[in-house]
Amino acid sequence: MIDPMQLLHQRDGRLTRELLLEPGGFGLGRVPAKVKPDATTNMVCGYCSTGCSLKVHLKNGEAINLSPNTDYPVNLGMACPKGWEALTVLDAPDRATTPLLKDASGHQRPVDWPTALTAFVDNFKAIQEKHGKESVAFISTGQMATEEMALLGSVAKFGMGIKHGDGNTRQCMATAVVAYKQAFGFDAPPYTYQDFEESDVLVLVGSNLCLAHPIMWERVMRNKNKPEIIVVDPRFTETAMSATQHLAIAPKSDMDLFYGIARILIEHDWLDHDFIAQHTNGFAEFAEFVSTFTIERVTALTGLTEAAIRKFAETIHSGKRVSFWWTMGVNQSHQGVRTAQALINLALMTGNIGRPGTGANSITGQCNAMGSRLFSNTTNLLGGHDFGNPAHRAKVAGILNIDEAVIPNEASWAYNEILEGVLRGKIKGLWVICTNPAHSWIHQTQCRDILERLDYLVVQDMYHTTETAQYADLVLPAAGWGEKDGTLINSERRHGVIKKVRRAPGQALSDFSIFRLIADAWGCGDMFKEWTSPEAAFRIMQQLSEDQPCDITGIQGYEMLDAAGGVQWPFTKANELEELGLSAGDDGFNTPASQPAQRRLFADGRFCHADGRAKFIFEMPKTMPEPPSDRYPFILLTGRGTASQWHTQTRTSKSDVLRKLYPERIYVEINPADSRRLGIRSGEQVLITSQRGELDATAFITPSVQPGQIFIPMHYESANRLTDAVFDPYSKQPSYKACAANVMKK
Ligand SMILES: Nc1nc2c(c(=O)[nH]1)N[C@H]1C(S)=C(S)[C@@H](COP(=O)(O)OP(=O)(O)OC[C@H]3O[C@@H](n4cnc5c(=O)[nH]c(N)nc54)[C@H](O)[C@@H]3O)O[C@H]1N2
Ligand SMILES: Nc1nc2c(c(=O)[nH]1)N[C@H]1C(S)=C(S)[C@@H](COP(=O)(O)OP(=O)(O)OC[C@H]3O[C@@H](n4cnc5c(=O)[nH]c(N)nc54)[C@H](O)[C@@H]3O)O[C@H]1N2
Ligand code: SF4
Ligand SMILES: [Mo]
Repeated sequence: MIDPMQLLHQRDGRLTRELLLEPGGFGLGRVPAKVKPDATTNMVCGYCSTGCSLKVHLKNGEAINLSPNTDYPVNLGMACPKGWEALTVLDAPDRATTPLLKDASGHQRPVDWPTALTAFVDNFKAIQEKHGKESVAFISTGQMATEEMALLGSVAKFGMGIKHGDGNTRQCMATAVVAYKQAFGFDAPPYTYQDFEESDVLVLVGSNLCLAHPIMWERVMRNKNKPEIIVVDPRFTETAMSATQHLAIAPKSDMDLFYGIARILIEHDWLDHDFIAQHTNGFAEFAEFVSTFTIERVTALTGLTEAAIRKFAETIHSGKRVSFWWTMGVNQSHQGVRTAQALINLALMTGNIGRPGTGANSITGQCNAMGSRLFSNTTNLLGGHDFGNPAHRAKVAGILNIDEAVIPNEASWAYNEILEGVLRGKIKGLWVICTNPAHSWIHQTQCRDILERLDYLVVQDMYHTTETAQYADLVLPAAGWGEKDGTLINSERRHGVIKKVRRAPGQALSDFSIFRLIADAWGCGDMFKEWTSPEAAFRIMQQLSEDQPCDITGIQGYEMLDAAGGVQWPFTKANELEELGLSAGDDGFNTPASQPAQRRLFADGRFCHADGRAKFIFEMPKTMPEPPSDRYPFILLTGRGTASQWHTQTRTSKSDVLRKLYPERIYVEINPADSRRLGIRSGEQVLITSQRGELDATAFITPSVQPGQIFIPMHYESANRLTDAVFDPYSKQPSYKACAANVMKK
């Protein structure tokens, strides 16, 4: 049992300082303290993975407004509505301002931090004593600072003995991670955003770039090569409308299409033989494999015409700089990894990688999904290392100065396995940080049932009203973006800084401080005594990254990141010598003098496998797990609805401006042919059912979905009542984008 008062006065007064100074706002963060009180300061946006830089305007040291940064190599003065409104959502009335503890009657009541920490420690320790250390797990995020992720992963796994911890990055990027690791030997998206402008052919697969990554799309619009833009998406999305070729593919038939394209490229000898011979393995087997993907077969499976498929192949061949981009239409599939690799294979066989305007490029989702991939200590051991590799464990133990025995020797269960673990009675306690599974996880009814079964659920969030926080035994109030320091890594591997420019409300604390408090309360604080601040944690991350493909040992702290307009990994000590002092890069942008050049990977054709070669990986496509049936004749697609909505809407629904930019109520897109047949008009209420549940929605009749398909945006609370808990076998990423459903007039 911990005495809260004793806790407050433990060692060197650190806790006291954090508890009293941070929430009360006796002084703002490190960086603003150094700028003039009414000056501006730059920081990267905390929503999507584009990583735009925002210029925050300060009054008396505190943020009062913001505008996009014109000097940053990512956004060049642009921002989308979410970025513009990023400060507004911090003031919402449902911000969590004190810890909340469920009392005997089941009501969440405000408590002070010492009480909350005691409840956290007592309950999780009691569960561990009764059911074993592995019976407590955590689920985290791609939306905290990298330093926070690294501290969480270290405290939980090395300090608290938690073995299983995963993140919402599983819902999002796991497929790309596995696809890259298997094909390239490391989770290494090779591109830089300049490639959007330097391609002459851009292939966008399962990506609605226009609204999910609007500023990346602006970069495409700046392309001066009159590029062919090929969009592969079952829906006629905003992005498809701006494309030169739209392939409205039958859902989940992408592998058939790309294998068919590979066959055509081989048939015509439209190959880069030198690249294949010098830098890849497995091409002969791949060529043999795709020989059965005849045009007849591919047209039948994809629903595309022979002419459209041949034109696609010809366009790839005629392009000098072809880039292949993919997002959730690929990753969220029952064969996501192999689909991503089918695209990677096209880039490899045509030598479209490592040069400007090329690449097999996975676009990340959340602001720091890349950070979570490298430093969250869930899928990988800190710094892109491998839990199963003894040398890696020894290296990490040495840098952290901890006993190697506390490092698990295998990776954690994946998100779905952790939830299944609850059903199997293996997981009894769960700590959910910066994610909202009761809304966002697949097959929602089952997910909520699982949350209810837990002996103890802790939710750490900015808002106490999230669907998941409703289930919590304990809510820990977190500071959000703008209220804390740290770094994020964007889609093009660029580390950028976030800063504390606002006081967090009430007693809310940065996640970093919460993790340190928990470590102290747990009794393992000494293990993390070097992690005194986010910047100290960044230095530890730098050491961890040494000699890895994501080496960032050359970055000279936050100040360099600030001055240089962010830095893309890798940035080794050697890079530092070469590139510091360089004036503008070779990109022609008006960037600060210290801006390092645009940096892409694999320019030398060397990949990260031991032999330096990339691998062709392929597998027979399988039919979709839940095809339409008599009872559920439609294929339900889900995804992003507008540029102004973010995921489960805890943040974006708090801005008056953003709320005006999207429909208030849940809607379903239905093709006119189907609506005529069913007698449904636009604006009418319809009932959508699947094997797992039902929901009411407003009908939106639009030819952007094909007959037999419907689309529902994920942002509304009930969307995942319908989705089917199907996972890619390698990445365990949920297949959110295709299940069988029915539509009925109400
Ligand atoms: N405004 C806004 N922007 C966001 C987000 C947000 O919530 N709001 N979230 C961010 C995050 S975390 C992510 S992961 C990204 C997601 O960004 P995107 O992946 O671009 O967005 P989605 O709408 O989920 O899915 C993209 C497309 O996949 C298509 N699709 C569905 N099934 C298939 C298929 O079988 N094959 C193919 N080829 N396509 C298919 C859908 O029709 C959809 O248009 O967006 C990021 N940006
Ligand atoms: N049907 C369907 N479902 C989907 C998808 C889909 O395409 N279709 N897409 C999936 C994808 S790609 C993703 S990434 C997930 C996203 O799913 P979630 O991660 O569940 O969605 P968010 O709304 O981003 O949740 C983030 C939570 O963190 C809180 N938060 C924000 N900043 C901070 C902070 O600094 N600290 C703390 N402690 N909390 C903070 C927010 O208030 C919010 O509650 O959804 C997935 N679900
Ligand atoms: S595009 Fe993404 S990073 Fe840029 S302002 Fe919008 S949400 Fe923020
Ligand atoms: Mo995502």
